[in-house]
Amino acid sequence: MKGRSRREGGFTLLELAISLMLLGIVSWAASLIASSSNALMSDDLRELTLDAAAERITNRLAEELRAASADTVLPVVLDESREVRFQKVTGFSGVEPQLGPATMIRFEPMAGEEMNGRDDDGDGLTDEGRIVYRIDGSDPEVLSENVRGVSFTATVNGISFRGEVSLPSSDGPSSRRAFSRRISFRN
Ligand SMILES: [Ca+2]
Ligand SMILES: [Ca+2]
Repeated sequence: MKGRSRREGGFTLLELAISLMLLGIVSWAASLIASSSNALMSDDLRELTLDAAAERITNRLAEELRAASADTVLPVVLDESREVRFQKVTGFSGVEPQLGPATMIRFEPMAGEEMNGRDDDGDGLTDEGRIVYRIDGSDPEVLSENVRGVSFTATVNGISFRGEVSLPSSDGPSSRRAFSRRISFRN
């Protein structure tokens, strides 16, 4: 009876220990995926990391750009541009869209790296950079590092983007994963 009443009261110590162990395994696996610059990764892990990074950045860019108001997108001629600026539709007042603050997504080369087809900083990646996201009045957020060739192009009712995620390899050329998507504005 004593054991039974303890069970009803919540987790037993054994159950708690198993839960903590599972949590530990999940955290460990997540940290492997999150680390993006380990040159000693196995090939399989590197490929998985590239897949995860490409998917993550694609989904994030798509989510941000879908919310943009078409009328606010700059530059006016958005054609293979490294930078796009816009305001998001945050709601409606009647039929009038309410716009959020000026928002920018930009590809910029890493410090010490120039866009010249060479690996200027000697880290095993050529022309690598990062994607920076900034809302007016807030600190910039780095959406991804180790990317290259990121560009934005206007479509009929949306924006298409593409780029590449790359990781250095200890024994040969860097591994790369292209990403691209074409989104339509939600509003
Ligand atoms: Ca480099
Ligand atoms: Ca370069």
